[in-house]
Amino acid sequence: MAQVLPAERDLRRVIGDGDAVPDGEVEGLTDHDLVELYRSLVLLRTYDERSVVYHRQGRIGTYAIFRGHEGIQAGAVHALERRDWIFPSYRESAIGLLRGLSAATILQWWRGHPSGWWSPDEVNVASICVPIATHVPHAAGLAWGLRLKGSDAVAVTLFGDGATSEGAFHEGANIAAVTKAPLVLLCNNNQWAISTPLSEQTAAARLADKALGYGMPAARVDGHDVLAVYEAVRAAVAQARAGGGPTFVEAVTYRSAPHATADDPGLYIDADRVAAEEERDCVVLYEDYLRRLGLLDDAAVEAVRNEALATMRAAIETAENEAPADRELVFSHAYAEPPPDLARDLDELRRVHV
Ligand SMILES: Cc1ncc(C[n+]2csc(CCOP(=O)(O)OP(=O)(O)O)c2C)c(N)n1
Ligand SMILES: [Mg+2]
Repeated sequence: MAQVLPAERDLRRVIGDGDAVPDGEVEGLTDHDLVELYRSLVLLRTYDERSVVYHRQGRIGTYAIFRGHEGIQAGAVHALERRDWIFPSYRESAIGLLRGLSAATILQWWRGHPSGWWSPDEVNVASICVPIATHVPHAAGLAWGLRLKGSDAVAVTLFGDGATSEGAFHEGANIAAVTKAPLVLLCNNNQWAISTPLSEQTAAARLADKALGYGMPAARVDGHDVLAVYEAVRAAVAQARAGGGPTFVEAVTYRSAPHATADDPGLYIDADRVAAEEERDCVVLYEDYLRRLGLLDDAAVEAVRNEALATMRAAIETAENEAPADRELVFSHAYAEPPPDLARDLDELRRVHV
């Protein structure tokens, strides 16, 4: 079986284990904030679980599952102000939900419908990026631009362990550091890039060590612990906002779901390790923490889950009731003057689909 990191115990954590390891707390978070963070986690979890079902039912296309990574996403968004920007990869496709994007819009993206694209500046969430790491330089450029314009907004970009091997990651990290762009580079180290394990991805002991070479600080946290992610991103954001430049944050998790609905991880992943990692599921960890604090009980948990489920039921209905896209759209917007072979293709489309 391929080598990945052994489960680590030395990562920065806030949430205890309800036993020998005591709970910590994050300064400045009110009880209301803590419960709102839980609602975000559950909304993301529900979006993800329903999407896997909708895929099996043939209602959305191939889908990149993010089970277990909700803590990284929610922790990051809650550490931002509304004016700050988010640059997601396909693994964070639903992160815009936490900025008020409708679930129907994101479902339409996975259904390949043009209404699945939104205008980034309405929610300060860039388009979902599928090419690995190409959004890192985009985020660095936008962050630098914000600074040049005198804004105090920052940007955060989320990407995987595999992305750190891409040229675009290097270019983005380097230019961000050189320009002191207000950027947080948030790496979801889930230890797999499809079937490539971390040990075949890099010879570095820790991905966070890469930051040194760019001249930027780094933090390394337990990605199962939403509060540890929140705290690290909040500190990085504060530094960026104050003109201190970018920070690399490595959130260590483990990909316990398949890469995507088209993947069969049974061919390469260790089932025992998956089971062990699921014991520390980010939503369950946080739910238990809030119960220990007396901020959640069964009734509240059920109410939050039901609300998220209702959101998803309404969203898939809205998405499916939308009129199919105009096929000719495929030919629009790319060229002011379409080349002749494209014009021939369009003629053929019109002949075939009268
Ligand atoms: C430039 C580019 N090369 C290859 C691919 C194919 N591909 C899709 S996902 C993936 C693995 C990425 O792994 P990682 O960065 O760790 O992100 P994760 O999927 O684990 O979130 C690859 C190689 C791609 N989408 N873009
Ligand atoms: Mg990965």
